[in-house]
Amino acid sequence: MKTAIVTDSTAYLPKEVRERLGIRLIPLSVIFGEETYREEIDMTTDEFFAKVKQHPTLPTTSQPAVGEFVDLFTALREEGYDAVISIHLSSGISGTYQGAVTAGTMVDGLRVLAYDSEISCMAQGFYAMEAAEMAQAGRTPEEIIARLDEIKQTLRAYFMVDDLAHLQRGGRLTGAQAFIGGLLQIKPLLRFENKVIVPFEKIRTRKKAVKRIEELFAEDAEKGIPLKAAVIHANQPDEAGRWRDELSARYPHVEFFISYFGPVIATHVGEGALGLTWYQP
Ligand code: MYR
Repeated sequence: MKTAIVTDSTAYLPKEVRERLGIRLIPLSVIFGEETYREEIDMTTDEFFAKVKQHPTLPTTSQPAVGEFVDLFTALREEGYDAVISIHLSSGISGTYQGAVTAGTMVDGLRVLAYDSEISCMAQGFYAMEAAEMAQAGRTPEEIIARLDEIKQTLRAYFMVDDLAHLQRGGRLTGAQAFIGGLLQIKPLLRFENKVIVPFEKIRTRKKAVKRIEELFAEDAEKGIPLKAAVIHANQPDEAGRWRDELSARYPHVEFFISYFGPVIATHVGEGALGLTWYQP
């Protein structure tokens, strides 16, 4: 049984990691006016932030077309794979997962198991990396899916944005009426619940929001069990690096990564967003 692991670009896994683990990528796109760019392929994250500053209109995003999934799955079948586990950003914020499900029914001779990570970014990347390591070790699709479900039990992610208007404009903020309208300067802590983004706690300053995430992280990190964690930032590499160094000095048993909100997710969270995700490996 040869199993391929696919994930979409919003996992923001560096190319070197994808190549080492054999993870195949399907990109989402950002659209500036008439121009469409597949993130991680046609446009880097630095290019995206530069373009946002000079383009007259704000970008929008789009999921991969079903035909692109069909092409990728067909190519994998031709390469001799029997099964594909296709891991995607939460079905509550994008139709990408559903696209993989639909395409899976259109390719004969290949078992396609679409997996809804119910999250995105490096948290989704953690799922893809574990799945790929297991696939390389010859584990069955069932064993891999069971492990992904287990990861879901311990995975946490909290993030904050500088300007809630981006999430509101894109329609990706649920249950936040109380925060909207005159209160956009508030920096609520956000998280995913039942596949959608909801405000977790109302917090007034970025500093306090960071402190609160640290407290939530400490609840798990202070148990002393090994964790993997990632600081995720939207064009704030220095702040993210400092935060990672502080946390890493406090919790040497935790393996820390730094990751980023790339073009598609940054379109919805805006520059300055910052988050922390972790799970028990
Ligand atoms: C599409 O056009 O299908 C893509 C829509 C992406 C919506 C992104 C909403 C923000 C997600 C924040 C993820 C934070 C993870 C820690």
